Amino acid sequence: MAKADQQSFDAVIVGAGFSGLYMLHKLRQLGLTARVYEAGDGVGGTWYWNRYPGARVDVESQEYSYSFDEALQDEWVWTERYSTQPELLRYINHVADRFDLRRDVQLETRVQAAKYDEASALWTVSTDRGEVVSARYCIMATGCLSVPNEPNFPGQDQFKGPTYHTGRWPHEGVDFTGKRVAVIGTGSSAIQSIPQIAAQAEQIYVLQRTPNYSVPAHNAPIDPAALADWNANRAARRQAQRASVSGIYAADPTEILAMEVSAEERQARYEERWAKGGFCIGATFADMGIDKAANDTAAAFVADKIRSMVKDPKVAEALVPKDYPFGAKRLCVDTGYYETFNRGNVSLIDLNASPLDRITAKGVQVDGEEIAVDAIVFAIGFDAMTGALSRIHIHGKGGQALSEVWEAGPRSYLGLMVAGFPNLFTVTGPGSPSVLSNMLVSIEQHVEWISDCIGHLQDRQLASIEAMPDAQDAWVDHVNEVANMTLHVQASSWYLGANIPGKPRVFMPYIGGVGLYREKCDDVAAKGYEGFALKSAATVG
Ligand code: NA7
Repeated sequence: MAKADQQSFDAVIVGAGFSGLYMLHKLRQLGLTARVYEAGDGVGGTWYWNRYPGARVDVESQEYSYSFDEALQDEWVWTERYSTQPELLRYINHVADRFDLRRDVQLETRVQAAKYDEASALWTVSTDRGEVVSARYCIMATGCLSVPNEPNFPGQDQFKGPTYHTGRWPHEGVDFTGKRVAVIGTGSSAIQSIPQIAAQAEQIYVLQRTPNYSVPAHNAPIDPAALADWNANRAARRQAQRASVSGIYAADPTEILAMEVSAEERQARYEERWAKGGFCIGATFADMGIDKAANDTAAAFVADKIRSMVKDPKVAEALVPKDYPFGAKRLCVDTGYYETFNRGNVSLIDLNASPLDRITAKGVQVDGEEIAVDAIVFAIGFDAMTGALSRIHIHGKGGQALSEVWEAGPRSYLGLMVAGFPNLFTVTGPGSPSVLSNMLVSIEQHVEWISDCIGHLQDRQLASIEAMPDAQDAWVDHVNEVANMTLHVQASSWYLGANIPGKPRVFMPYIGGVGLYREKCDDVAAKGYEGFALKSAATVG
């Protein structure tokens, strides 16, 4: 029960990234009061924290931007085909100013707990600053890749030099000039940063556990003609994004099956998309994600590209993924990654052949041999999708803890709400397309669905909405069923929680595509929030 002197808001929003800020904007339009809590000392979420060299978005800039405001789209002009982190941070700061969002954002404040009171149907939210506030709605805009995978290597405390995590890069930057650097990890963050670190450092050692598939970005200053074309067709393109599988217009999916065309045609189609750059190669054929034989053709194509780019055949071979399907782990998009291994100051260490024994005072020890380095970069990823939620003490009806309810893996209805946790929403949560899509498209869809839902409750003076267990079970079954039809489940990826020791192996995002998913969400709302229990003030408790 909220105390009389407790500050109260209609909603508390956790996180001031792209989700949290748009959520605030939408709730204000409903005439509601909201407080946003943000752990960082600035807004931007992912683009606030991930400042490692080379950090940039993998979706073309004009596609990775808000679509909700025409004037915003008109006035903001991106400078590169794929925006850099500083440019994205400038953009989100511009959005915060333009919509006067900052006055409801409290920075440098981490939410520690959120507790639901059944009698009042209110959430009590407490922070690390000792504040305790109450709110009807609690919206978790906590991000999918916001909690770094903490390094836990034997001996790491003994290392005398500086260490860095790509997801928590120092704001002032790092100068590696004249330094020997070990980079542990070869995911997207490593693949973006390694070429830049290599260009600066004296020597760089890349410690690779699993090679990744990476395709060229072909980044360049934004092409004025392409931008004009986008703007001239913007409304239709935005609509196409929303109705698509990935939320990326440039993905340009086809209905053609890889196994139905000749080897020459297949090759030509892959070449065409390789030359375009970016994720579009992943949509060359309709069966690449479900048919192993089709997928093998893409894997072989990229493997040949790697062999053609990397001069040392042994290094090339170590960089070719062998034991999981193409695209089953998050496809990387790079600028000069493979070519970097042709430099004299870059050494690839295959941890499968030479295991990382420990970190020493002077460097890293692999297969009994110490390699002296001046700095170590941990590019080892995140506790994805559930990491931020599981670190907040969230207690719902009957005092049940979300961490316990999710002990065997996350369960939610539509990735939006969890049974037993009324009025608690998750933006791009597990069970929604989220990290498998253009995040901006998914964020907008979730924020708009949630604000419509809250508007529905407010208009009818309803006190709470809660996912019903049956609807949740059916949705979780569907999410699993669709995932199991794909090759995605054949890789040990962070989509499955496989990168975090002890994390349950559950395919977390919904792979059915943003278009179908949106239809489902809209249909549920149109049917009076089918699968949810809506209660008036008189019936809560
Ligand atoms: P990722 O994609 O999770 O990559 C992390 C990398 O670190 C990956 O190569 C891991 O190998 C490696 N890793 C993790 N733990 C270890 C240990 N203990 N030893 C050696 N290597 C390890 O994170 P990123 O930050 O690169 O990218 C995250 C997302 O951000 C990305 O997908 C985009 O959506 C943007 P593994 O593959 O697990 O064997």
